[in-house]
Amino acid sequence: MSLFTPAPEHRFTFGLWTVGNTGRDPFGDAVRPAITAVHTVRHLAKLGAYGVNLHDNDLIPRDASAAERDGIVREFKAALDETGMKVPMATTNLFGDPVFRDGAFTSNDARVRAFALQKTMRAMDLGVELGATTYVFWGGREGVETNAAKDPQESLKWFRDALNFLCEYNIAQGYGYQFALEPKPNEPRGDIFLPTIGHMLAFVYTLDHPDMVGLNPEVAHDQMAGLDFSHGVAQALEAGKLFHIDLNGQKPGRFDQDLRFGSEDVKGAFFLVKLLEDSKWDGMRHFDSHCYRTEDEAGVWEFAKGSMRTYLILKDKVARFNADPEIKALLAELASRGAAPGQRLKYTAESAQELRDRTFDLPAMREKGYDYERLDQLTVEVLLGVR
Ligand code: DIG
Ligand code: MN
Ligand code: MN
Repeated sequence: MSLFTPAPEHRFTFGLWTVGNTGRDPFGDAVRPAITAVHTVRHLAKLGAYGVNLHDNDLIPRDASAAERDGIVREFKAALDETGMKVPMATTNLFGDPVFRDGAFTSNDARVRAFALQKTMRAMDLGVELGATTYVFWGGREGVETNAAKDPQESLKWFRDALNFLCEYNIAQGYGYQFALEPKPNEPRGDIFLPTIGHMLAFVYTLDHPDMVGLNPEVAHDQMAGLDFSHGVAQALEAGKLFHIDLNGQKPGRFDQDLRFGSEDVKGAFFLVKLLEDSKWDGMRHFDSHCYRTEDEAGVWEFAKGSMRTYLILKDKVARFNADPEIKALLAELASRGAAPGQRLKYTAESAQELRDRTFDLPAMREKGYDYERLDQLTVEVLLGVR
């Protein structure tokens, strides 16, 4: 078994909708037949994945009867038991049904807001039945094309009402979910509310149960907003709010491509893996992405294998970076200047007085550089495989 062979210990998970993507896009029909949930579980297990995640309707058709629902769940659970695959995360499809065309929790139609709550409670029930402990909320339709349509303050209040209500449901049912909110700046709505990690983090602290709620950031979504994804993830992590993550690839300035992880912006993917691995984050390495529309089913599984393999290759690059003598020496120099993690600054009358009285050798401080060119060149050489 090579260093880059995925195994359940790596905690790779895929949404059913990812390998199940049939290639339909706004300009063309499906190019691949749908892959069943049971086939997905069995094939991903063979490839070394840890589990699958799902929206309610990835497994249960919208018009399924209670008996049909129970039969589908029974068959799916049998495949999970047979393979040992887990379902760490569940979520609700609050964007596919035309009823949600003006949003779900922030629709101007109060009946739609109520239906979205009912649908989410039922989907939370399903997730618990499958063993999920994280519940994701992606507000793909929570937004506008024209600001004439909606009061942005009232929309935030509606969204907060829904989440507070569902936090109470989570408590009342004893489900023990962690809620993970997923930001995205636009698409499918012209503008989506709470568009980035920063917006979403600030919103979490306005909720009745902020401890129950964190984030599910996605690579492509913050990159669509022109942001450095690993900086946003670091802020969520530092706040103890990185409850889940959606890994994929994205070219700047384009629609949400949900490309294979690491297939674009290798350096960005490297620093994300470095952040997750160096911090020993124990969350799921979840891929929310899909293969190119050009592919057949064989290409779907190449996509899945490549996603996990690239993560493991980058994890090895992180180890090489951390062990590289020249890189270590440059980082040690920076640490000696004060870059090392250390004591937090605390105000006391004494420390303030000491700071006021301190003298600085400003000419010397102005003169010395930081060797970042050398440090980044070494980083690039690690990534290019020559170190
Ligand atoms: C899209 O980025 C969203 C939906 O696929 C889903 O609700 C969520 C789960 O990761 N990501
Ligand atoms: Mn996406
Ligand atoms: Mn996502």
